[in-house]
Amino acid sequence: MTEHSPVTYRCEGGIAFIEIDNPPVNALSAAVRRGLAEAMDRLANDADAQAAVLFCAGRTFIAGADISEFGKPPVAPFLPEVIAAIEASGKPVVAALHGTVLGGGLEVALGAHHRVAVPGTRMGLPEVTLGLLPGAGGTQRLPRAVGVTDAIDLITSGRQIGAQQALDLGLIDALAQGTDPRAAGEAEARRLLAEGSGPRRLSETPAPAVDPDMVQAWRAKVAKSARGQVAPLRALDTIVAGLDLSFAKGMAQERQAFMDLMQTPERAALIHAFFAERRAAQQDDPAGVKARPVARIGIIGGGTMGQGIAASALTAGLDVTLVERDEAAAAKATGGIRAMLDGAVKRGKLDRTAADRMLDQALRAVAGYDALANVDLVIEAVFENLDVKQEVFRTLDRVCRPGAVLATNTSYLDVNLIAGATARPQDVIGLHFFSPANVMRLLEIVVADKTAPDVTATAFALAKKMGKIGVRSGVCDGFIGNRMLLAYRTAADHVVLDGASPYQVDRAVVDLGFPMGPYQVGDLAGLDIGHATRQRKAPTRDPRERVPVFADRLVESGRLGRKTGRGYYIYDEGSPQGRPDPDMDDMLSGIRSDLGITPRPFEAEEIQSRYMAAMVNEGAKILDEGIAARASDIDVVLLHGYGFPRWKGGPMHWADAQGLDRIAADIARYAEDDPYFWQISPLLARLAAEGGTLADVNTGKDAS
Ligand code: 3H9
Repeated sequence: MTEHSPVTYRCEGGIAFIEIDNPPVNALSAAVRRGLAEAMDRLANDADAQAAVLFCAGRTFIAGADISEFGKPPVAPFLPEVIAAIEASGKPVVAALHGTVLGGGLEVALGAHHRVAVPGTRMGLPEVTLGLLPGAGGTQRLPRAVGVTDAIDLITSGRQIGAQQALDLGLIDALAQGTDPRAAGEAEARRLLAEGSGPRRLSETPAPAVDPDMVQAWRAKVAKSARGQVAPLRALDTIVAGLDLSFAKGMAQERQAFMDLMQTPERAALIHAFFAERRAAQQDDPAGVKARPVARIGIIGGGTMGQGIAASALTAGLDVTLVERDEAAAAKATGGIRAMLDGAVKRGKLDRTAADRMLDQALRAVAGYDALANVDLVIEAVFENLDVKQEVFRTLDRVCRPGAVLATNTSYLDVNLIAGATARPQDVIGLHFFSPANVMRLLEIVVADKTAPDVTATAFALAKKMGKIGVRSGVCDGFIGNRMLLAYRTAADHVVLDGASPYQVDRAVVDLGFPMGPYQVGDLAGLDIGHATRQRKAPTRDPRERVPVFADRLVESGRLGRKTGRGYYIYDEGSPQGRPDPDMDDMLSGIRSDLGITPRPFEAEEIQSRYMAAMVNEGAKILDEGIAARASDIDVVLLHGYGFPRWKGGPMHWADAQGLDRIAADIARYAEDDPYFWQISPLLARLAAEGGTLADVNTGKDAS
């Protein structure tokens, strides 16, 4: 082995132990591939070694190809060749698995002759979630190991399975008792030697028969679940086509498909999303800033949001004190939290005993703030009103111990003004959870002018502990996400005012890949929210602003959305989808004629362009103002809070991929009719003129 190789070879008692040590996740970098190839040569020539155990140091077996190498010129040896060398070994090779055995890691294991896993190991081929397909034999070896149907299921979904299921499927040969993969591998290798079992190669196993009806059914299913994406269907076709070919030809067509997908915008977008999520958590604060310890948290307000935050905090192992206005409300909140944890138990996400322990020992729901005297961090989740929130913070200032972090879950209000209600603004921060907070992973961490760096660090540590993706935002109306939402929602409203129907807008937006259009979302959230915001802003509204009169008209006639059975759509009993309202056209026509608007037809493409341009323009302003530290943070917010299609990477990535000059030209055209709304972001205009990208913008601001 070359010096400093991440792969070491040691022969002990007739067994060659081949260990990969490439932190953090033992990804298959060029050095690992080289090390593995050298180890196989050495195994072949080592007269003392009768079998080999392939295992990994650290937290996991190989978690896949090294994603950071994608898009760069490929370096030999290539993974399929390395795996072929492992499989070709004349001495049995056992892969001993632990942690998360993913992608190329599972393909390496499939190249070995036997597989043993320690309890808790998870496995999968997640390549489609990166816009790829397994490119090192996974589409050919997995069906030979587990059968065609399960292989299609696992590969086209990219989902992970646990060790027991892997054993049941025949993906692994044994489930070890102990937790040490090396020991588990050695025991399996010794057993094979004692039995006289030699190598058993999946490439030599006959391909299973394919049922065309089953394939047809899967094709329909995948086309639906992976709407708008190319990788999952290509993976399905690659699996099926390979089964009619020799193994070598099957491998060749898999390679071709992998290389094709490597070139797609979908692959670039999905890998952008992967790294953007991890980058969001990286802070630019001075080194050495340590998070304050948080074990006990307080929550004020036991509505849906407070309950969701509580359920999420309990699941993360935190002690929760929830404060409500009276005993009855506290009991109601406890009931809601119990229902959420019960749901998690039902879905297999939480153990029953653990849930009961959380409810009995870690949760306290009370009336009165005194119970918060000793908590480490409080999250206020009361009614969205500045006076109310300031009053809460004045009280917190009185009752909480010095050094406790005081957080507000406001989604629009000025965190500086809330912090100003206390004598300790350095301890105040915004923690904007998304509803339902026990499910949604996004957490906007809103850093106010005086927030101390260790309070920001505490918020990021809390996000991680709660399994959330924390994204830093500066203070502005709506922060990153809701400010963007207001912009693209407004663009949609203008299109409706000018002649499109809300149903046409929703369809166009769903065709972009969003799960719902803006009017479906409005009906779901309740139309009264937007109405109240417009009322609040009316006194200071610029006369040039175009108001969505139709939205107010719906609310004024008691149509608040799904909760009243009628909003933009009509919701018949038992039909959550809703159907278009036949009266909508008349109402819109009346409003347009009152406003002196001559309606015009809209193509889906124009609706989509306006929607996206408004989103990108607002994102560029947010970036330019330093509200977001980087474009990729904005992408993470839209991906995780607003249903932006992941395979498009987020609006900033999408804009760069389209070309900013095109978007700037669209905005200039729209501004001819409405210069007030379509004011182009100076940053966007400059980048478009210079041929720059949003991804390269470094605002030099620290997003506070
Ligand atoms: C593939 O295998 C293609 C083959 O079929 C064909 C080849 C020919 N590469 O997520 P974490 C980094 S496609 C490079 O925070 P966790 C990650 O960026 C690949 N880096 O930890 C982070 O770095 P930093 C198929 C990787 O414990 C650090 O490791 N495999 C890779 O929450 C820790 O990551 C996948 O899609 C990688 N493959 O989760 C698996 N993976 O600290 C992708 C991670 O500098 N990975 N890093 O920010 C995962 O799903 C999770 O990272 C994992 C750990 C579950 C492994």
